[in-house]
Amino acid sequence: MQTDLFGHSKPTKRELSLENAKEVNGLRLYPDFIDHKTEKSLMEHIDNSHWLNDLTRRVQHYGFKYDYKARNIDNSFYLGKLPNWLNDVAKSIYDKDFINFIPDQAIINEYESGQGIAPHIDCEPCFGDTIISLSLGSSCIMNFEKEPYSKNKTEIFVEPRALLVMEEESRYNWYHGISPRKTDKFNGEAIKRNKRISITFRKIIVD
Ligand SMILES: O=C(O)CCC(=O)C(=O)O
Repeated sequence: MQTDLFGHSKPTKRELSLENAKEVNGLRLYPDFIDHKTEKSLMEHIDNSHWLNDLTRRVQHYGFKYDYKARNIDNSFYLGKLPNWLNDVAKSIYDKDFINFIPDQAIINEYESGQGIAPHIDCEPCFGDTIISLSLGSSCIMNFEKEPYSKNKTEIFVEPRALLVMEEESRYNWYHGISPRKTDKFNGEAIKRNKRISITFRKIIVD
């Protein structure tokens, strides 16, 4: 809780976000999953790696390439094991018992301030039951909604270094997306968005 100028107490952005997350079955939010040093090191690895310009935002694919149009993956999409710097993060999520498998695929998204991602449900035949997103560099609001672009959104304020785990209904029945805007409004505050990088870890399902 925090106290405003008039002496009224209100939740912090983090507290509100954790409260909102309870509305979405199967969604878990872990603020400060990594420390600043790890965040910096991951961003350096990412900066020094090859970007793809498949979409309006830059992306990097590891483990398996994902074809956004075909929404399908087979063994011919295999790129090799996750590099150590990504596998270490994947393993630390597993070691903390936050997930019960070690992810074999990661997609890195770069969002310039003002960029977002349309509401979507991750490909069902391609990826397993758990989708994990690690945020670096900037906050954003991730919207969860039962119908895309609906008025009823559950807003999760995702801080840099936070981990989101989507399972059950949050994975299969809720759309998640990020509105394209430069400033978010949350808990009565305006928060500027800077460049945000996310790492989405998944388990690939191949026939
Ligand atoms: O940026 C994020 O945290 C989410 C990315 C995402 O939803 C996706 O790559 O499908």
